[in-house]
Amino acid sequence: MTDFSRRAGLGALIALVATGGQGQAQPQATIRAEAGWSRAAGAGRTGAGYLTLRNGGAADRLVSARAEIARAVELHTHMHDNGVMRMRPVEAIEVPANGSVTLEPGGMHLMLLELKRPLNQGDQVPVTLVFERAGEVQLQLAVQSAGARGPAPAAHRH
Ligand SMILES: [Cu+2]
Repeated sequence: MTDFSRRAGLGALIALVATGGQGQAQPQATIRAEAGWSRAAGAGRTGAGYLTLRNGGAADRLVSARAEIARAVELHTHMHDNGVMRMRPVEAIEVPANGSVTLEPGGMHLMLLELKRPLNQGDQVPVTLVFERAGEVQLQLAVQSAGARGPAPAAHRH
């Protein structure tokens, strides 16, 4: 082994260690997505996504979402318009620092446009949420019946 190759090898080792160090210094994901659920819907139709976001860090914003099952996913909210509840797309959903936000029926939600396959009760549908700071967070939506009002009907039985 020449001096040159020895030095090159050592350089590569140092570079590897330095990269590992930087990897460990990356901030931990501070946003958790929980209790994801949806409602049964047919192929070609529009589906909804509901969930809770818990933020253990600085204020962040959900800026987009995608799902393999839908042509596109929009962020929606509901607003009163002359006594009628209407949905409208929003650019982002704010997630307060060290707080949480729940996307639920009648409020903010994900809109899954042009479903490629039906959402069948009992399915688990993967969705990717994209945050301004936290980056990408994965979530499964548990599909409930078409008329479901919450994530886990069984939990409401007494
Ligand atoms: Cu909507």
